[in-house]
Amino acid sequence: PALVVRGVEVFPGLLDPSAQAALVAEIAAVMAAAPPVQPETRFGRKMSVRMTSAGKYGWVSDRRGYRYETQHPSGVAWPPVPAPVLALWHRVTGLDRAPDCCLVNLYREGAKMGLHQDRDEADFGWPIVSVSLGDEARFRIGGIERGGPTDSLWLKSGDVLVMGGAARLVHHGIDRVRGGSSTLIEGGGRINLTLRVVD
Ligand code: MD5
Ligand code: FE
Repeated sequence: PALVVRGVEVFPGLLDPSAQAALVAEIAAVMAAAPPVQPETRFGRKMSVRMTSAGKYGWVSDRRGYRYETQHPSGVAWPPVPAPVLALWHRVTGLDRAPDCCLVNLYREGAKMGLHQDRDEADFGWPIVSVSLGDEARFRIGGIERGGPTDSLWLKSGDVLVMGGAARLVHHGIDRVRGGSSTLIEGGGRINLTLRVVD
């Protein structure tokens, strides 16, 4: 990686514009089969990010809480993880094992994601890979404990992050998205792919 921030490996510009466009086309097909939804939290508040998934499991949230499910809320199975996304996972992790879930986060104007940890997976020994496409976003990274100091960095389209080892459980979030900073995504905004081994 060109940069390591609080243990998170950052590969700036790993995907060139044509690789980015190819991924966006694959994700458009995923979103056509499994339309993004604005999940509700267990407290009945709608999240600002729209979400869908590909793979064996998708991450969902509603009034019953958040969890992994084998079906989209509509009842259809999640579409398969696109081959170029799997290839990217294997390239940056060096693992033989494939991810179970490709969460697709769609950030339209004004969407953000509060600081949180990813802890719905069975084994935190597996890394998480995150791919940024479209508008730039300010990513915030803290520590494993709540409430400590944080750092932030701007993620650009084509940047890839790998969170493994001690960084797997750090707090992180998206403060804001710089609308209009990219024309990659139809209708504007940012797409983040988060690849995880679930069970
Ligand atoms: C995003 N998504 O840009 C972020 C990027 C999520 C989520 O956080 O849960 O959908 S994934 C970044 C991530 C995941 C796990 C650990 C760390 C970052 N980290 O240690 O910094 O939509
Ligand atoms: Fe997260």
